[in-house]
Amino acid sequence: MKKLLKSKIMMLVMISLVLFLAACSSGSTGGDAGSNGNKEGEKSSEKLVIGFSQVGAESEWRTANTESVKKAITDAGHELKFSDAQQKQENQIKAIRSFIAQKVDAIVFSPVVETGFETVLKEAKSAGIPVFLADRAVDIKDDSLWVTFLGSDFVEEGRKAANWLVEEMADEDGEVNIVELQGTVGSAPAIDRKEGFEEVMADHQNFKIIKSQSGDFTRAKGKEVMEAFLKSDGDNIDVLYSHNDDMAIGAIQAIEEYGLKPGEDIKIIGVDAVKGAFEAMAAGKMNVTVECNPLFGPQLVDLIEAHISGEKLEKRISVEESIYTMDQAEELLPTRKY
Ligand code: GYE
Repeated sequence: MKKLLKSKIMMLVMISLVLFLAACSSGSTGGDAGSNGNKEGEKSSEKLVIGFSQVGAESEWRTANTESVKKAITDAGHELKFSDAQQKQENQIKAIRSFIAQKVDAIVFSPVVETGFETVLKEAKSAGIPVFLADRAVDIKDDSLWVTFLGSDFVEEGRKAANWLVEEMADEDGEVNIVELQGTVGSAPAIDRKEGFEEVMADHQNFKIIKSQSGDFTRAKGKEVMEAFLKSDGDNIDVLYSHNDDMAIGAIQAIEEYGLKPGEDIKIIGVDAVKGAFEAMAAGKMNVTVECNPLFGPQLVDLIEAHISGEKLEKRISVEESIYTMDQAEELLPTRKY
């Protein structure tokens, strides 16, 4: 009996001692608990240095995307290192190498083209720096070279554009002649938007792509290439399928200067759903735009923080999107955020 009491007392003494020591140690770090008081696996409030290698400033979409990603990074209290590649691959490779040399905590990368980045991504991996592909994918087998790819389904966007056209011209028995303005040669959205569109068209033999050329996703190039299309095929063109709205807007100018009515004589299909497209649609000059949402900055930062705190992410994360037509343009224009 006595023995039992003794051991109970010993036990109580030990528990009090443990509690006392625990209180002391938390007291000693209490002063800076806000900055590094997180336990392992709870690092979301850690300040990160994030390098962002952006494609360029070629379109309204891109400007909105840059803004969204930059703001989300800094709003979350992280430090941003930004580099604009001016649509040149060599600039992106240099930027990524410089982020590695600066030992950033994470790299966000929108690859201008799909191939040719393997070596530099291996360098990032050897340095232990996680890479997040944003907006555009790379064509590399080894998917351990990036954490996740957050972006739109460009093949699906191409299918949406084609499905709209097939339905719109369902009563047309004769040939429908389409000209196509492709995005940057070798870029994921140009390759995939072409593929999705052609996939649907394969079942509709009277729809023909009579000309297809790159306008590099810019208004100026879109206008220039459309001028050439009009010169060679003029009144034969029924439809323009443009891989983004900016090139479509440039082409609209070329069509007007040529003396035809965009939206009527030539149906205009764009991709992105930027404000400029809504304005053109509200003016009756453009028929439809397939949405590609650039405002994924906050979602991206959440993913980076989740990865840093040890969460396992899916390799592919999609952005949800819709399509918009001419008759919705006036009503929706004031609500558009990009
Ligand atoms: O559609 C185009 C931009 O990669 C989704 O790039 C992006 C594309 C976008 O220049 O306007």
